[in-house]
Amino acid sequence: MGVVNVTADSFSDGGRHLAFEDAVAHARGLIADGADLIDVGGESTRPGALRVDESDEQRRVLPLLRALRADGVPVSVDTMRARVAASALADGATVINDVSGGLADPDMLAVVAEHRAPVILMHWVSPDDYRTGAGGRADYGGDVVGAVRDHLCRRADAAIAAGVDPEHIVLDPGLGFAKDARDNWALLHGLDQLTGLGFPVLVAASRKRFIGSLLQDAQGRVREVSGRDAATAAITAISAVAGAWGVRVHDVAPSVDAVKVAAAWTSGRAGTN
Ligand code: PMM
Repeated sequence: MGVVNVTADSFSDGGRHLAFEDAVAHARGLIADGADLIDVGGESTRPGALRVDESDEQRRVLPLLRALRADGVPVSVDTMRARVAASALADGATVINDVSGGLADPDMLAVVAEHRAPVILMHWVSPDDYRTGAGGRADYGGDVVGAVRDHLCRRADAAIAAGVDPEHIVLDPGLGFAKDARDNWALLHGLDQLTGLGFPVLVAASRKRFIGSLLQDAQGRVREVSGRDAATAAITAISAVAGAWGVRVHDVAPSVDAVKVAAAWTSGRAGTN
């Protein structure tokens, strides 16, 4: 899944794709690099980000969605708003990616069910933890993997109760959302506990801060965002070996290679030649 954030303030690519033509060209480049799905978001989820108006979110997301669907590109729409999801699904969105796992908008799961659409349900604690930047890390009672797994099970149950087809549910541990580096690595280490639930799992580590801290230099300076793509691809390989369904990344080409490496390693055979 290649990311196109049509936002002014996303931490890794904010402001770069606000112009419609730039966003379309960027998405086409990601498809040419081998992305199977483009994730379009009109609202940043980074700590401290302010919410955009619903109408602004629609204005950012829908024209890009329509242009990509006209090219036959599968598109997921990253939104927490049921009305944005409904418009996106009416305009041909392939998947709804809700970082709140259906918690931010009480109508979201019903909208997804009504459209018989696939949905990505991410582990999310509360808007305050993330948006104000005040909450920071949540308390997981010493077992972040178990806490995230149980939460995601409850979100899947809620989606099924709202009429979402179980085959249409993808789970996501929400790396970096109210989690510190230790939590994120514990979740990546314990990914099999999430894939073991029987739902496809999406891993979205790309360029996140915990990668920057892992790669800090001798002076303790965190690696800048532009220097995090090789490590992101390494996480893609690990995630693929652990049975993830997909990865959400900004730089697609290295992750496509990483998936090929993981497939060859997993089978013990080269895919081609
Ligand atoms: N992270 C961000 C945005 N959308 N969607 C899912 N499903 N999972 C995530 O972890 C996730 C997401 C924030 O990162 P960005 O600013 O690079 O988009």
